[in-house]
Amino acid sequence: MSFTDLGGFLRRLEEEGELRRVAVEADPVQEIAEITDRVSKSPSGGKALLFENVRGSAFPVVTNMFGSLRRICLALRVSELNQLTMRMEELLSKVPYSAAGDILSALPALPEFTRYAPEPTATGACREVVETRTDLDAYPILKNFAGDGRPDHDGRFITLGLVVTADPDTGKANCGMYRVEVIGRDVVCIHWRVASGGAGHCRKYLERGERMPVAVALGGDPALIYAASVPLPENLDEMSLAGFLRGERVPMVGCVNTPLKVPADAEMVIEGFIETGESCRGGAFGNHTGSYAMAGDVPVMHVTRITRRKGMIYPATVVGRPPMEDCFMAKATERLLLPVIRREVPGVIDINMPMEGIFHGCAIVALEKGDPAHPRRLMEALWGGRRLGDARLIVVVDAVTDVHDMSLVAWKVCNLVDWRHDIVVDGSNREKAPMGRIGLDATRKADEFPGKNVFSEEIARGLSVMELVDRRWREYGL
Ligand SMILES: Cc1cc2nc3c(=O)[nH]c(=O)nc-3n(C[C@H](O)[C@H](O)[C@H](O)COP(=O)(O)O)c2cc1C
Ligand SMILES: [Mn+2]
Repeated sequence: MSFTDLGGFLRRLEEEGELRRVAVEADPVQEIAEITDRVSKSPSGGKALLFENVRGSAFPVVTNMFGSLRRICLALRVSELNQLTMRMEELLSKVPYSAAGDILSALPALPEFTRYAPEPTATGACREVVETRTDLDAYPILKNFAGDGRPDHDGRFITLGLVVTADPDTGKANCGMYRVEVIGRDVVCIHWRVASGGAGHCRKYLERGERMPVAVALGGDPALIYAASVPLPENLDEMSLAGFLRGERVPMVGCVNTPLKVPADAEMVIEGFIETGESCRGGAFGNHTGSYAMAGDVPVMHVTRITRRKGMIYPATVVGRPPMEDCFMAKATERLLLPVIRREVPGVIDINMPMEGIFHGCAIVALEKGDPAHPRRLMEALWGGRRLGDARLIVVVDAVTDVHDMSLVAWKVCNLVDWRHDIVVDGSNREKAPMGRIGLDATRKADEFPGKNVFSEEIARGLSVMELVDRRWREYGL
């Protein structure tokens, strides 16, 4: 069964045996997070969880819907994540090699991509109910960890919110996944990073001295929820990426008291304004690094309207020690952007960003090595480039190595790295890498250093023996 919204996706997951319903009452304050955490860590990511009876709220909550390879593939309409690599490769093959700047910025010029641009509609399911009261306490917004939130509030965060803003100069929209902290019945604060699309728009509104419209959408097509988490250049709109991924344009409906457009198929839309320059100190948030992220000053949004579907399902994610569902979203992005990095940094064959490295924190790179200094140049190019500047650990291995086989990678590191020569420690970028960065050259160095010819050839048996054993394998009765 195909789907275009959250409800449809969940029905599909249920058909596939990928969803469990929890009928007994569960508390949105830490209990649902703890249950989700345990299930996420069960073999192959457990199942998506639909909590049908949430304490203090009339609405069900879904968590862990992307939390396995199978489910993220279903969400993105592929049978394996490598198909994302192929689809992106095909798109990039249309971009001329002379294209300047971020290669991704060239996508909006391609008809193969713009055919998936969002499509305006007059109305949408996200409008079925216009709430008469803008009371966020009515919704099952989760608190994930004991130390989450400002001490004066109860630490509830919207974690899968699609935060829609627009550039006041161009009208161009952005949709980013930023956590939104509830600090009152109709007041939230938005934890976007300084470099995010939303924060950029906010600075422009501040310069103009105007209040800024914001809409936070929940749900919609799972490809859209995913797309809001992908780091894209400013001119590349998340809705078009979502359209490309799902193979169909995303219908967008206008908000009532702002010029913003939101996904028509969303479960819920929270509309409001950031009054010029109003901010507050945001609360802590327990995240995938295992520590609490401390927020600085974040903008305050006043909620002016809440609309939703009749049978709304509230989507949430719980991050924490891997594996959790955000790791699978990160894996999809690793596969989707691999062709981009290959184009940007010659010699890159494949990259594995292990879940434990949290998104881009660690990268194992298979390199088609040209000369002995190539691995170092590769590290510098990746650290100085757009995608992997925050990679705290880069391990370079030879092109033939399967970078996804961590036992193989560990074997190479333990046996091929000359600790005196093959390590680069870099403390130059305090912004992107406040704790420094390290690179390990775990490629084979044939005779590069005198006296080490013991390394010069990788162990192997004769080809004819390999073929013989292949041929006779069944004869051995093993
Ligand atoms: C589950 C999840 C939660 C995230 N939370 C935040 C957040 O609170 N603040 C933030 O700036 N980025 C957060 N991100 C990362 C952004 O979604 C990501 O950087 C995205 O590219 C932002 O879009 P933008 O480039 O349009 O700003 C989160 C990502 C995921 C998958
Ligand atoms: Mn963006």
